[in-house]
Amino acid sequence: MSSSHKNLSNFEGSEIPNGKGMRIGIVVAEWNTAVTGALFDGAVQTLVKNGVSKDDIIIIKVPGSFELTMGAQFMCEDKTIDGVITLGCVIQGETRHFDFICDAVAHGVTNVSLKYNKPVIFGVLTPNTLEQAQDRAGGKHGNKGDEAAVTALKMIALKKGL
Ligand code: DLZ
Repeated sequence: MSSSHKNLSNFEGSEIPNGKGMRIGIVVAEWNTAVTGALFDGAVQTLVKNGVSKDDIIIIKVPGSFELTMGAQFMCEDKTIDGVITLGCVIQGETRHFDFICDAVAHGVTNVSLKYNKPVIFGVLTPNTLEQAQDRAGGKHGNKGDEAAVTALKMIALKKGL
């Protein structure tokens, strides 16, 4: 479903696992920092609200979304980390840069996730405009950071339960 019809922070009817004892990495891109900062705040709040200790949230910043893959790989090398959330915002411009960055990070985080057998969550906004980004970073469509945090909790719990 397109996120224009969905509030990304609405989890009614969805059971969110308790994150007590989980260690979760967050990699956040500095490009469009007002947006990625809001995604980050949402992700941290959601993790803490659902039982993750602040001490168990490990944070690194990378320059842009293209570098999220490498940041996620650094995190996954740490055996104590159960899963990683990547947060970025790539806004459609007039060049094909947008496509290259979005494709690279989507494939990159998937590959890292499979290589390390750990959830690496794609919390990257790919809007046409800054306004659309703000709508999804604590605005009228909720916060993709919340959604990414809930996805991390669910995937880590799924793996631990197997
Ligand atoms: C270069 C670039 C451009 C044009 N746009 C964005 C963007 O909208 N969002 C983002 O996160 N990063 C952008 N970058 C930076 C690249 O992700 C990367 O940091 C550089 O190409 C250096 O590898």
